[in-house]
Amino acid sequence: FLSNPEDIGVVAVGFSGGQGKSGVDAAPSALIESGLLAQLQNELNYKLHGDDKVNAYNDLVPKQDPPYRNMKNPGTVSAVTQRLSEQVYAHAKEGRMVLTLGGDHSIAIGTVAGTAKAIRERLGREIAVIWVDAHSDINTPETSDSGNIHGMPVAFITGLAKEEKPEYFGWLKPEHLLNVSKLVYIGLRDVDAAEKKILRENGIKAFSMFDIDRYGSLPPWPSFPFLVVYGIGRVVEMALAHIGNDTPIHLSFDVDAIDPMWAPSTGTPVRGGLTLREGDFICESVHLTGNLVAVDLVEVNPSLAADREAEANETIRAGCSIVRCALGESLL
Ligand code: 6HN
Ligand code: MN
Ligand code: MN
Ligand code: MN
Repeated sequence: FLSNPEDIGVVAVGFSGGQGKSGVDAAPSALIESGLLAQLQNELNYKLHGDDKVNAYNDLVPKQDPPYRNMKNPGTVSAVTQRLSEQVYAHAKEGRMVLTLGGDHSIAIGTVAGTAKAIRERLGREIAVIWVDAHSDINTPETSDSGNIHGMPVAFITGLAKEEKPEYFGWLKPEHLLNVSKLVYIGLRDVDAAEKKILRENGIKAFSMFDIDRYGSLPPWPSFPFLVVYGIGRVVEMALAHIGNDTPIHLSFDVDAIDPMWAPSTGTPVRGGLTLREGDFICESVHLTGNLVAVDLVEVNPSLAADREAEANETIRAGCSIVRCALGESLL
C-alpha cells in the first residue's frame, strides 16, 4: 500500500462556484447523512481523520469576483481550491488516503494539487490520475464556451492552462502539477471540439463509452451465441497498464460518468453512460491495485431531479456505492 491501509482523511467540500447551478454544495452533507462515513468506519473498519463538518469556505469568497479570461467566479474558485489543496496535502503527507466529497468538479484543482505535492515529498513519486467522467474537463479559459471552471480543472492541474496571478490559480506551482502522460480518462461521451483537439495534440489516453463497448466481445461459446461480454474489464486493465505498476493513483470520479438511469441528479447529465456496476467495477479494480492515494466524488446535486426525493436518493446511493467500492467493500 502506498498509503496507510487503515487511515482516511476526509474533506467535505460544500462548494458550487465552478458552475452555475446551486445544490451541488449540499452533496457532502447528503452523502454523510445517508451513512457513508459511518459505513467506512463501522463496516470497513477505517479510522477517519478530519472533521465531518462540511467546509463552505465562505470566508474566502471575495466581495467582487468579475470574470477573468472568460472564467466565472475565478477568484472564488482559485481561493477555495488553494485552501483545499492545503487540506488534502496535510492528510496525504501523513500517509492517509484522502477522500474528498464535493462539490462541483472544479474542486479537483485543489485535490490533485494537494495529492501531487504530498506524494512527491513523501514518496518521491509522481501521481497518476484516473478521471472517470462523461466530460473531459480540459477546456482552457479561452476554449471554454460556458466559462464554468468545472469544465477546466484538468487544464489547470496539467499546466496546459497557465496563469501568473496568484489570485487566479497562479498559486499552482510545478510541485502541484500532473504529468499529462499519467492521466487517463474513462467514460467520456460529451467532449467539446476544442477539448478533442487538446486530447489529440497532447496524446492523452482516453477511453470513451465507445471504447468500453467495442472492447467487449462475443464469446465463442455456441450455446450462448447472443451473450455480449462488455469491455469495461479490458478498458480498466489498459488504463492501469498505461499508468504503470505501483504508481500512486488519484481517482477523480464525476458521478455523471454513471448513466442518468442510476445518477440523474447531477448538473450536466449525459445519456449513454456507465452502468452502476461498471462504475463500481472501475473503483473495485483501482482498490485492488493497492496504489490508491486519493478519491474525489463530485457533481452529486440532490436538488436537481424531476422527482426530487426518489432521484436524489438514487444518485446519493450511487455515489456512496462508488466510494465504498473504491475503499474495498467488495473484497470477500
Ligand atoms: N463536469 N464541456 C462543458 C463545459 O462547460 O466546459 C461541460 C463541463 C462539465 C464539467 O461535468 O464536471
Ligand atoms: Mn462530468
Ligand atoms: Mn459539451
Ligand atoms: Mn467532471
